Amino acid sequence: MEQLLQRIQELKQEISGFEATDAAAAENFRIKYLGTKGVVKAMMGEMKNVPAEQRKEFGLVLNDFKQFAEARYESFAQRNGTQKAASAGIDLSLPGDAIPVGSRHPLSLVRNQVVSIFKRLGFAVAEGPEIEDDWHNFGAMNLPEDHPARDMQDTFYINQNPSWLLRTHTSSVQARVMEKQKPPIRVICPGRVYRNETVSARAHCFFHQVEGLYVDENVSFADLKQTLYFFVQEMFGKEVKVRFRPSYFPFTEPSAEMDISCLICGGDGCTVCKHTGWVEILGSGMVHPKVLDNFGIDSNKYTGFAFGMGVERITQLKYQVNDLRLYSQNDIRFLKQFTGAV
Ligand code: 2NL
Repeated sequence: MEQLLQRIQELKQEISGFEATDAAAAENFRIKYLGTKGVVKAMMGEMKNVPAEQRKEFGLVLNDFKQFAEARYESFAQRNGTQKAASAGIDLSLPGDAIPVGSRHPLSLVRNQVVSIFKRLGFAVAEGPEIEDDWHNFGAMNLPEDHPARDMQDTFYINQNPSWLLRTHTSSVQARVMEKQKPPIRVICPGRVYRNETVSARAHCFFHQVEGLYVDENVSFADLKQTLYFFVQEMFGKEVKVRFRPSYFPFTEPSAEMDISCLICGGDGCTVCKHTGWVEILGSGMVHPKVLDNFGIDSNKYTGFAFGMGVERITQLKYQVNDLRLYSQNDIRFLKQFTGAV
């Protein structure tokens, strides 16, 4: 044991004195001391000659010796690397090139914000396919066969199979939820939808929606109003005022559109609110009994409310974007102007 410790001490001195000014010398060091037939391995092989009661102590010394040799080798490798870079005219101390970080798309920012508000109220997120069948998009939603929305003029049908279409609203997702799940149902469905429109500043062939559905016993129109009122206050601030106007959708009865006081002029009148002081932000209503019955949900026992809003519309109000085409042109000068937490 004493002899071995002595030997390790000598080897340490030898290693300290070893210089490697190029890669070949460093490699020689590695082979001699750290290789499979090297000195460190050989010393480890001596373990079996050490009396059992001294093995633990010797093990610690060996470990320290191994780390010592490895650290020496690392220092050669590092220095040689730096020297090589210097001789090639590279300054390793220069700061790196910054990689530009992107920013979230304004529609994603707003969609995430909408979704997170409803999540706090206990709504779960549901998603579904963009290519749908007639039943989930129209039939189940109580749109009659001859409804104009079903017209080729308004809906994109798939050429290869005209019984498929691009969903025109995310109601089809809620249809799929009601198919699988029984009340209580509380879902929020964000997604892209398609309509056959000529693209202009005010219309686009695709846009984004968030729809919500709440079905349970004793769900009332008062619940609808309070839920949506809470939503706009969280989204636009506590000062915002709301009003509901009677409306019509085939899938809800009664139906109502919700306006908020104009955020641009505060209700005094401007071009955004067309001098009315109010802007429409969503459609809503009590789920039509036929829609519930279509999914075997007993409309005598259960009621529900539903709503749908365009993400582009909310984004326009929040950020004063006045041309819908900007959202899909991927112009970096447009996209980098939006920042947000979500
Ligand atoms: C709008 C209006 C609305 C719904 C969407 C809905 C969904 C189911 C049942 C009943 Cl599963 N209704 N959705 C209801 C009322 C209005 O959207 O203007 N969207 C942009």
